[in-house]
Amino acid sequence: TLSACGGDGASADDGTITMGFAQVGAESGWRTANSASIQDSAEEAGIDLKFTDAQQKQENQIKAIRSYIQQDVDVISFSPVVETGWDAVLQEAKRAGIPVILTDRAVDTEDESLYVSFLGSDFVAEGEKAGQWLVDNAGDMDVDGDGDINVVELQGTTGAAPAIDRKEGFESVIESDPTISIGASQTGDFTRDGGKQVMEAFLQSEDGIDVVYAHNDDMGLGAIEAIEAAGLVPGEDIKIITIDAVKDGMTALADGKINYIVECNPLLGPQLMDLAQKVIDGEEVPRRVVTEETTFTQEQAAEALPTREY
Ligand code: GYE
Repeated sequence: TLSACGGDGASADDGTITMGFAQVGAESGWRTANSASIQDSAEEAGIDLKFTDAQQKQENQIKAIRSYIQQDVDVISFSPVVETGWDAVLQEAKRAGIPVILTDRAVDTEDESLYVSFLGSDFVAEGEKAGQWLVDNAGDMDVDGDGDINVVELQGTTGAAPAIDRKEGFESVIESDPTISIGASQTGDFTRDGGKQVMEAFLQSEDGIDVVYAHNDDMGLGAIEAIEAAGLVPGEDIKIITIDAVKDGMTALADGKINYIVECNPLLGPQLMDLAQKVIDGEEVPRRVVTEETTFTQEQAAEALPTREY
């Protein structure tokens, strides 16, 4: 009785759209803002949202998606914790006639028919912006004055699109400056605690760290704790570049503890609900929707903070 591509169960009675959303977890300030945005916008759009938190585990996300298929929701959306390993469960959704919209993170698949649209940031561009700022400010970045800029990198969750792409984008730009190199690189799982622990280890193992490049604010904030505990001044003795621009990150930037932040917008809820409605109505939607984003220096952070939403 309903449109060809919507599920046929949950919305059959009163026209209410049911969405199953499998969230990555609650690992960062970005994720908290993202979850709130999705929940608030579903309510505003009158969409019945089933929401699960996978605690950064792919098997939990797959379980959640299977349960949404079983409940015959109208549309499934999720932010894949890692890029690979989704084909089987997405085939099941396809067989059940339930459209899938990816948000935030992409999947790596050969079969384009497994999802209708992907809404999220360009993570390679974010890494490039971080690298470009470092290259442009290289004159101030050789903190220990040994002629080389030694960067340590705090990577996001291993296998996650933003970790892979932010590394790639950054590396492709710093290549142009032979004085810049990445001396050590390890995952901090996008968490504050992870960033702190990895930075503690780097401070022991690495000589002459000039710059920290953290794939998100939370790991950068953890690194700040480790740097301060070692008796050094973050933002001065060690320069810090991060990605996200959530409130705690922006506050540290305005306070001079972080030197530069590349923005990644978590407020994907309104656009997601819009896409879902269109898909259910049988309208054409773009395969890829890229979020618009900016960057912040310390001065710009101080200016933006009072009106920042998250
Ligand atoms: O940058 C990080 C979060 O996928 C863009 O995941 C997201 C990233 C975000 O944990 O803070």
